[in-house]
Amino acid sequence: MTNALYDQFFGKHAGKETPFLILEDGSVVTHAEFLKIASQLAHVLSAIGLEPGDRVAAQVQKSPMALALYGACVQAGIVFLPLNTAYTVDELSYFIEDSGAKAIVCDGRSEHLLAPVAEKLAAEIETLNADGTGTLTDRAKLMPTEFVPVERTENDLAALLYTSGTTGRSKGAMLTQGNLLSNARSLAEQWKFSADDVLMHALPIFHTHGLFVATNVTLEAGAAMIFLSKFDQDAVIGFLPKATTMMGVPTFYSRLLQDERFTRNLTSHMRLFISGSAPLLAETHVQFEQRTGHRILERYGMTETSMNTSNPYDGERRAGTVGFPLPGVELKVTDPATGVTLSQGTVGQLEVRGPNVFKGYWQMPEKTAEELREDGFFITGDLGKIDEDGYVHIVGRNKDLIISGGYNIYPKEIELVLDAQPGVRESAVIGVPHADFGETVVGVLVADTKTVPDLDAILQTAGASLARFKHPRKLVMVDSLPRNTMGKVQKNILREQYKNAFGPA
Ligand code: MCA
Ligand code: AMP
Repeated sequence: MTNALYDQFFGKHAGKETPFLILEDGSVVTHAEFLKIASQLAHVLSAIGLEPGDRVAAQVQKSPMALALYGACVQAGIVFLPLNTAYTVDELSYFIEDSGAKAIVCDGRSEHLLAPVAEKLAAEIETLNADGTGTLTDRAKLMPTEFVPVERTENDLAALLYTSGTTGRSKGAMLTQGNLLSNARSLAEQWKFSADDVLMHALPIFHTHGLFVATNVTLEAGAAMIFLSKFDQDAVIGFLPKATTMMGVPTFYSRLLQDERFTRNLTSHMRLFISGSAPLLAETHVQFEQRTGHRILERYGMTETSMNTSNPYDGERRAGTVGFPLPGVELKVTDPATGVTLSQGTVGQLEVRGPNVFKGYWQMPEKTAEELREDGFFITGDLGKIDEDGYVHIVGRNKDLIISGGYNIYPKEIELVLDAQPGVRESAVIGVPHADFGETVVGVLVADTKTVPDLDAILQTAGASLARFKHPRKLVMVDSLPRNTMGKVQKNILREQYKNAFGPA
């Protein structure tokens, strides 16, 4: 039987009584205990009739059980589909239906909301609450603690992660066992993770960063994680003396820098701080070094590709860059219009190829063909260049995307909601600089001639269908939107106009 992902991340830890998860209440889940829980959950997935290749959609709070569900899917050959806990029922329904999930795992409080979706798909629904209780746990407790892993090849799907589309519907990125394995192995080696490491884990576990980068690297190394339910500054500072490494989005580091308890002394024992998911301001990098003596290691990735580049562990970690392509990952800068490779130092679109690159978008062959070339290069939509020393710089995006506190927000999705509101003729949604979140959302509205829009009512209605982190933090009215000769809204002009909406940029 082969199931390389199971063998590498889970099976090899059988019987290992060293800590894997260190929880906020001080309790510990060992590697061996974690594997047993995951095995029990794998039995539940089989018992409810799931077959290898079926999808399990999970919208659950971060907990050891929630993480073990990922492990269970790996063992049972099930495709894991984690969902942001902030998603509304409208948002969830699309992901669940599009994936054709055979089972839904949700918090007990949302069971009644998701029951109609489950019914429509004839999917099983199980509950898992933040404290680890729920029907899933009740069933798991009755199951054996060993599970014979299902055979899987490296080309088989391990996970489906949805990324929003710039123009249309969200797309499910199909990640294979091989994608996850190769990336975690490479990162653990690059960043020198060992069984002695203790990672500060304050990220959510429904995205690549917290789930695959942080967790898989820890599993690969047989290390431990301080598993906080969310980024809580007091908890991070309180537990930091027990950690050796930390991974975070730039907001984590800018928030820590504002806290006077975050000192050189507090961090002197730390081995490594890693940042990603959004640009780390060179200013934050510099301030961090001045305060702590540590140079943050910045890396660059995407849901579709996991990690592509990383600053070096031993060499110079250059502020404002994302370092070098990881071993086995090819990265080139091309002309967005022709696809021709540009010379070193010239800005163009970044394309990547390697074992990390996903298999395509779930049931969207046309979208896949648009972004994933036949020769295996994936068009990232990021704009960048490679400098004379080989460091990759990301200078912008060739896609209409806002990244707020590490979460991706696609303006089109919000514009569709705003356009449908009474009194609104049209809208443009832009990202503007924000000290805490890096960027935040501003909605620019043009009123209908007949009715004057009620901005408060618009925000309230938008809130019913869009996750809170996507909500415009400001709505402004204008007479008309700036357009180019082709009629396209010139968002660069709007971004310039509102760049100081939340304080000087
Ligand atoms: C929470 N809120 C947000 C965000 N998070 N609004 C905008 N952007 C956000 N990121 C809302 C809350 O609902 C709340 O709304 C209000 O903002 C303030 O909440 P606050 O308590 O300050 O926020 P928080 O709970 O502390 O969360 C901020 C956070 C969190 C810690 C930065 O967003 C976070 O953990 N982000 C990490 C995201 C991540 O892991 N991304 C990786 C994607 P109200 O109070 O009004 O109700 S994977 C990826 O990008 C690729 C692959 C990669 O390279 O890694
Ligand atoms: P996601 O769709 O959530 O996987 O987000 C991926 C996007 O996040 C990339 O295409 C980049 O635009 C952005 N990103 C990730 N890491 C970095 C970084 N270190 N610097 C700048 N942008 C980043």
